[in-house]
Amino acid sequence: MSPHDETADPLQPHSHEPNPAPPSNDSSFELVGSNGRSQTITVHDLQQLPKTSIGNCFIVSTGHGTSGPFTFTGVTLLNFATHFCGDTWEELEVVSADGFGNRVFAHELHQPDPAGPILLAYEMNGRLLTREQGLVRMIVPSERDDALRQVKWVGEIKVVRGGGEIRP
Ligand SMILES: Nc1nc2c(c(=O)[nH]1)N[C@H]1C(S)=C(S)[C@@H](COP(=O)(O)O)O[C@H]1N2
Ligand SMILES: [Mo]
Repeated sequence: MSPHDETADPLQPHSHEPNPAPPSNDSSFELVGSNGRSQTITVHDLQQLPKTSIGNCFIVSTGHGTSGPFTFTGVTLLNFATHFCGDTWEELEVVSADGFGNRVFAHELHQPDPAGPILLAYEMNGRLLTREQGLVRMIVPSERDDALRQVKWVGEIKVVRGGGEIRP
């Protein structure tokens, strides 16, 4: 895909120089429902949801080679989205304030890869992730393509297709 292609979707995996520095110190993020209403989600909120750990995760970095294996812990994106948005949403955008992000489709969450389900991670190897390490970080265990889905510093999760209203 050419960098000059104006139709290119910036949220589809594309080659990218990793940003080493968080865009802010605030680890909370906005959840935006299909009705445009939003809600601020904190790490504490995520810790109230069922906790899932996935071992043998690698970050295959363009900038500094492969790191891992890590055990990431957090809430599955499926549990998170079902809790806040119900089960009729079809597509989410997960983006950081630095502009890096990804689309996630409901069918990916309902048929998880054998490597493990997509997580909103707040711990790595049993310790709270630091903000520098990506708190809150989306982990896609099946992804080995230059970490192009391992979104650090999630800043907004938006329902862009299907149901998924945020209640007032
Ligand atoms: N928010 C954000 N997340 C990001 C990136 C980025 O620039 N911004 N870069 C991605 C890329 S290309 C890589 S290689 C990894 C690097 O992750 P690491 O710093 O934990 O090794 O983060 C991924 N997640
Ligand atoms: Mo990368």
